[in-house]
Amino acid sequence: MEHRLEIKVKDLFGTDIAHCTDEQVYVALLHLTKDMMAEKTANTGEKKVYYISAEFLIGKLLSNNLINLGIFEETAEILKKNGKDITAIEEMELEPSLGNGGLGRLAACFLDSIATLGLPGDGIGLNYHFGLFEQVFRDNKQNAQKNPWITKDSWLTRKDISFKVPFKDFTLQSAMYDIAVPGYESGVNQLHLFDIDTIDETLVHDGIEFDKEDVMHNLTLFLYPDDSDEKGQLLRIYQQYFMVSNGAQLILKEVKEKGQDIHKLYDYAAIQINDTHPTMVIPELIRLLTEQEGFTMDEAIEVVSKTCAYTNHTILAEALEKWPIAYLEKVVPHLLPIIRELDKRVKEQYKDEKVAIIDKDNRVHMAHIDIHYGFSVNGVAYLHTEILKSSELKCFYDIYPEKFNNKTNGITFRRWLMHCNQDLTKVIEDLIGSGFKKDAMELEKLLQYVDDDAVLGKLQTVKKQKKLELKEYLFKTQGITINENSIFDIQIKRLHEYKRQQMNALYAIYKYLDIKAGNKPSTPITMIFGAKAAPAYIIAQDIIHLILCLQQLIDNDPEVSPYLQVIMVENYNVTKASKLIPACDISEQISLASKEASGTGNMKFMLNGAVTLGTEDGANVEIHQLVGDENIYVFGKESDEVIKLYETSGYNSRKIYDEDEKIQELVDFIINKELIKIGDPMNLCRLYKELISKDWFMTLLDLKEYIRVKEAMLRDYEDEKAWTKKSLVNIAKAGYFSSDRTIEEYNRDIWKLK
Ligand code: 26Q
Repeated sequence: MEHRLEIKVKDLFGTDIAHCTDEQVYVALLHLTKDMMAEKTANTGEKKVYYISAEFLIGKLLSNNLINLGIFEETAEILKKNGKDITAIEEMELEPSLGNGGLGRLAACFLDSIATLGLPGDGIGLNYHFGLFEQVFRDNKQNAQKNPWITKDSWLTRKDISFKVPFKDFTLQSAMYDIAVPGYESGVNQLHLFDIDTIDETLVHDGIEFDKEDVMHNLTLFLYPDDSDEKGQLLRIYQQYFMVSNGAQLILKEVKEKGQDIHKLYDYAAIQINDTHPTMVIPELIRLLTEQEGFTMDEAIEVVSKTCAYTNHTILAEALEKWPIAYLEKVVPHLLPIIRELDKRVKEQYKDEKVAIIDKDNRVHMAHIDIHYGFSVNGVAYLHTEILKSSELKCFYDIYPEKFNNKTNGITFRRWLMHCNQDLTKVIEDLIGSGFKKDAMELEKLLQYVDDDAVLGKLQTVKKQKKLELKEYLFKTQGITINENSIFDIQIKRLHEYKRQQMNALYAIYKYLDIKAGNKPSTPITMIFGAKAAPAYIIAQDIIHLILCLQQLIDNDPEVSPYLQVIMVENYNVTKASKLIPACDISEQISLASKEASGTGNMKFMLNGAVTLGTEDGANVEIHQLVGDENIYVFGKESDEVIKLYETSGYNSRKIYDEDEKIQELVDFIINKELIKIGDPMNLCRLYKELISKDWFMTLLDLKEYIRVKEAMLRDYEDEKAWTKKSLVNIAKAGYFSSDRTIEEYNRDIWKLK
């Protein structure tokens, strides 16, 4: 019988698979998969969760959709029979870049798990045409380019749904596009992405420059890339309101169409607010219910408060959104009476200025709206939630202890094991069967093989194979040759000072100088970085510059390059993550304790058999507990000490620098003449000064211990068998970090869907 793919190919291109280009095969597969997802039943139930998020970092979809539909293997097979390779076909797909990092990728993993568990739950977001910028390296610096990803044939399906969204000076009509989200061997949900038809892509010139004020034409061009700077804030408010107004209108429409009573909205809908970016959904829903549905203010506030739940993803005070009233007046004046009313009620009840919605500088604290007018507040890892309760949001925890709960993050094992590491999946399946694909905790069965040389040998073979594949990929994409027999030490995540890529770079300097001094490591080391930095985040740009300069310096030094290589992967994204993670030995998770809410890359690495080198921060704490002291390398000051240092202004980087010659040597190297010859003195000097005079995220505090523990780790790597045991324990204990577990907990404690 003819396969559906053959029929599709014939339909579209009038020929057979073997005679198609890879591009044509991709298009045929895209359409076939879309058809199959449309034929599948939707997850339904009385109550539905709406996950509203400014970011959905979904990554390429073809293979994951095939896996979840249960037809990946048969598809690979039929392609092979026709002389095609599924990996080559995958490369035809452009990666949607609808997110910055962790928060966006988490939203994507959650959609996968919600669908897989058969729960009715849709995503609501924006259809950014150029997404997050594409990173190009030039002169050892990051350049930002637009990142078009929407092609004629795409996963987007335009729907016949549109809403009017009122702004101060004009009204925009929306267009809704859906991306189907198939669960693994389960029903289908949707990701709804809102857009405008008046968008004008030609507005963009010179990198990512465009007229920020032409909102009718620029609204959905870019995902605002800065989690740090001040510019473009008005545009961000336009985007946020557009997203939530569409979301609110869609939710009310769906509930009404099902014949449900909107006076009991909370029985039919749960709205999960992903960080503060969608917070305006609260006043917007109140506005719609009072202005259009005849609710009194009291009724509307009560119904909305029982419907909305808030997730906090950050402890960095500077990342908590506080919009000046004047900005909101310019964009959404019609929300202000409601926001003022919400503020008035809070002020009547609580005299504490710290819990007010509008502060004395006339800024609206978005998180405060969520906490007062939502029924749940959750952090994303045990330590994170504890810090929220005991310090960052303590004054709220004192008022509403019952609202606070922890939901330790997770990752979807479909993408981060079954797709990115088919070889490892196969080894695991041969040992313990396929139950782990549905119940990740079954991975613990691997522990029985911890002393089994044959099994350890198989894990080593897989790791070696993944290193070879990464080597090929890096050569093809960046013309870089790496040594597959070296230790792969990887730090991939958004660039931020608190994540301390600069500390890792100082280690590279340490190792460089050590090798120069004649101490050659027995196994060479490949240090791999991947990170985008917000264009306006100056120090982050300087850190990238330092890493790229070190890469060049070491590359051109024949004394050192056989033993040490530093490389920075260009345009780090989900696609690259799935090639890097399976090849990794050492997973760098070195944030300043208390600052990384959770981290999710740490979970992906562990699942793929890398060993963590990390601080007691975010989910590292839980990884440590699960794998035990033997199977993780932990260093650095702990969160309470760090929090105390901030409270007492007790950290002085200059003092640490002055009192320690070794630290001086490493930091001074940043402005050493060899490096200055390669790089831009302006960037390097600025970074040098920042480190010795400010160092807000306390790099120098932990530097020496970091070097000591990393050296110990590299020595331990030499005992291949002992190392592989650690690797096995990490894989076996990763089950807890399946996002299926996380979503079960969200549903059990917050959404309560049937
Ligand atoms: C805020 C105001 C103005 C402009 C931008 C922003 C902004 C944008 C993005 C603030 C924050 C973000 C992204 C935050 C983020 O990705 N946080 C990460 O969330 C992960 C999932 O919970 C955690 O694992 C990480 O620890 C956390 O850093």
